[in-house]
Amino acid sequence: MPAFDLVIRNARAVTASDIFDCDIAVKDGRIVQLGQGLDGGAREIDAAGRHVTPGGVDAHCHLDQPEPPPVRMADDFDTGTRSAACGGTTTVIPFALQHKGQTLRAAIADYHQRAEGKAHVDYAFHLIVSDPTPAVLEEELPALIREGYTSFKIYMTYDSLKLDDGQILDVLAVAREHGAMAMIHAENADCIEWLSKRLEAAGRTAPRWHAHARPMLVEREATHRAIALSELVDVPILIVHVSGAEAVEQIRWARAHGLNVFAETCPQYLFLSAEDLGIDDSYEGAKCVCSPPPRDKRNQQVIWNGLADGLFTVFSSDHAPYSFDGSEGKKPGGEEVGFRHIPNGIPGIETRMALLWSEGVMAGRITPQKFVELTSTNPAKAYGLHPRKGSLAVGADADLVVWDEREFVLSNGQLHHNVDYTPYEGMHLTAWPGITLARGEVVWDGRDFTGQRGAGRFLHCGMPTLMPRRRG
Ligand code: DUC
Ligand code: ZN
Ligand code: ZN
Repeated sequence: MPAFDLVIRNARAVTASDIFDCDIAVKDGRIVQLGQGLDGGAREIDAAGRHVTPGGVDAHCHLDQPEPPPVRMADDFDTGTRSAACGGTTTVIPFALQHKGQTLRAAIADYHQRAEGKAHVDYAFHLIVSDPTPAVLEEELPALIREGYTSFKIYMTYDSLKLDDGQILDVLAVAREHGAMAMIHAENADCIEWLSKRLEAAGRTAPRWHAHARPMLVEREATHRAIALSELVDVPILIVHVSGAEAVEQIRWARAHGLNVFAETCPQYLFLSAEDLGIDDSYEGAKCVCSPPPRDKRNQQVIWNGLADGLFTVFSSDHAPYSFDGSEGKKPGGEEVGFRHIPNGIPGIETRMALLWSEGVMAGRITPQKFVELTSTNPAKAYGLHPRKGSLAVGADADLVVWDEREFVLSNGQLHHNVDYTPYEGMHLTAWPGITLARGEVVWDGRDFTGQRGAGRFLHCGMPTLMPRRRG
């Protein structure tokens, strides 16, 4: 009888701090030994000296999030987590969105129903708090934090979701009292509205005007305000999808002043620019409409610098899947609509890891350890899943990626999401996951998806461990 269920031989194991050569033994879905010349496993994989990293934790993705008809997200928990697995991500944290007037419990019950029996990899939920009533603030949120929903997103824009400053302070105060992590979408709603109206009045409605309606300054102002609000409450925050220099400057300032301000960025701010929204009035640009919008090459470099020097804590996809053709996605009802009505978001749950390994690690911009920190270890810590997730260590779940370093040209046909395009079509990449293991099971073998619908389990999150726990 073999000692282990699985042994991965000759791995070049990468953690957030180290690289070392070892065999990895797995039993009952967990890593049970790391060492040289380990006993046999029922199954053996020869990594042949290839890098082996923890599976990705995608801490910002949208799956099956309800939309006003006719718009519908292209990926549900089946196709979205299949796509994640094939791209090396083994844990996802999508959002359970509270509609105004809805209880948080109702929102969560709805998302459990959407995920259960469908997910191929493990998942947790962030809450989106859009209606912070006294009952939500005093009863629901504290109870849900205790039950394992320990993070929530606050929007400063989008009419149906945004909170005013007083409401943000109220929600941050709950985060402080109960130790939860508040994520903030920082864009100034009134500035966007004012600019959008002027653009529309001038007949400027093509997709490319989306970027003009949300210039860097609206993100800078909201980032500054979010930092000030968190300073007032004295609570850590995590600013999501940071797009460029002016927001980065605000975050650097906050950190230099000793504030616990964490930041996330996403592939679109490294690899896309406002030009991808169109240099003329073509509707193709709708494929890259997301918020905040992609900026320019100079800002891309600032984001790279922030990844390398520790300004950014987390690298997520912000996968928000809308098909380009058809009537439910970027062309609602089959129509080419004005920039204001184009569903915001791009697909990227499958490409996140390979883009950063190729252009980050292989291109020499970041170390393999930094890659692991950004894509796996830190998101697991930020949202209370570490060390079970985000860790290549004895006792951790055997969520692993064996990397293939090879050159190829990316095309949407290779991907497993349910979206009819990728914004990264034609990009030359130098790496892709050769094998993905989720709790010791091969879910992607380099050619085919081999996971099982419903094998993904819901994860109750603990408290964030990015910073020491406040006492008293
Ligand atoms: N912006 C968001 O805030 N969420 C989903 C996608 C997007 O573009
Ligand atoms: Zn957002
Ligand atoms: Zn998002």
